[in-house]
Amino acid sequence: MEIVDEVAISNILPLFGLNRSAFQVQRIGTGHIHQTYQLVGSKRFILQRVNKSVFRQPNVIASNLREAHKYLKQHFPDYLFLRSIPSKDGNEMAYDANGFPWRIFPYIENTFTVDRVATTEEAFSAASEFGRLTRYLNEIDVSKFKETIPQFHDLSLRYQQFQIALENCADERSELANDSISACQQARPLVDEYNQLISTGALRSRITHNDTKINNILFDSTTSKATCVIDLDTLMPGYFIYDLGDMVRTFTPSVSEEEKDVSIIYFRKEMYDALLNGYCSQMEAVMSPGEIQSIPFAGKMMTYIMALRFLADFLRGDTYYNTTYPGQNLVRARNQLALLSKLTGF
Ligand code: GN1
Ligand code: MG
Repeated sequence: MEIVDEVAISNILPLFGLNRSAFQVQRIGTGHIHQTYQLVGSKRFILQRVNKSVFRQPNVIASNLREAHKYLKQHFPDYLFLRSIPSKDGNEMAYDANGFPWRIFPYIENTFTVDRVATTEEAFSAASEFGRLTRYLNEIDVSKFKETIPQFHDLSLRYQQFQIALENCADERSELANDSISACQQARPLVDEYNQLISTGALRSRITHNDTKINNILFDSTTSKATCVIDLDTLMPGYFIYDLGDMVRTFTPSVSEEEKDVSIIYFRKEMYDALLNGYCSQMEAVMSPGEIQSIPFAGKMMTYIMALRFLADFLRGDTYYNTTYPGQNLVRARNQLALLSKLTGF
């Protein structure tokens, strides 16, 4: 993958006290939103250009993370909470000439990430790590946090956005996506189920990670155990089903969300059991009866929301997620719908 913004990188690094000539810069291609690079020199760092059309108020990310960090440092001082390295003038991010925020993270040596869970031990360990973060933040004052993306996991809103995208899309796109459009429409009862669940107040607002996919865990290369949670941009008020559901969505399928061949997608019950055990091993003490009851709904809801989001983006002409080939968002939507059919029977 090419380096998109060489000039900006050369200008940004000195703002963090780093010299461009001291590093090789390699693009890392898995994230769907930001541009991410690894800086390789005598020390390694992760450099990231934040997507400012997705995160319209980058300062909200920074202030949420400050709140969480302050609290965790006080109550759980040994917890590894991965924060960006401050710029020379003490800010979490530095801005380039085009108004893009950039930040730098420490590179955690001896770790790896995975796009597909290989063992039940991995599933258990990763889910425990996500659970630990939510449990540690169980008593934090939620009102101190703001949403970094408004109504991010509101299924009802995401369905509406899909409908609007469908009404406004080019004919050729809707024709190509015909099968997925019908599947998304057929699964609509999940929206009613979601609205019902939220309106009863059965789920309390708590601080959730909101992007608990498997590749947001760093595993220790020696022990293969989860070391820490990464990608905290959406650490904000949310519901229990969001984090649990995104784990079900990404830990249980036999293949990653990029797989084109939907015939090889199946649901791995053993991974589901392992992740649920791992998550509950941390969350048990703080889960409400409503949250416990919502467990079977979580995976369906989050798989469906991703199908809607990927499909809407395809219909809009691929404006949101990074893609590397035409039709990739449609592939992702079909992949999610195949998984959804295994989870729900729709
Ligand atoms: C995006 O950029 P990344 O890969 O961390 C998206 C998540 C999706 C995910 C699907 C801000 O996350 O909501 O679950 O892609 N993040 C945003 O892989 O939209
Ligand atoms: Mg993310």
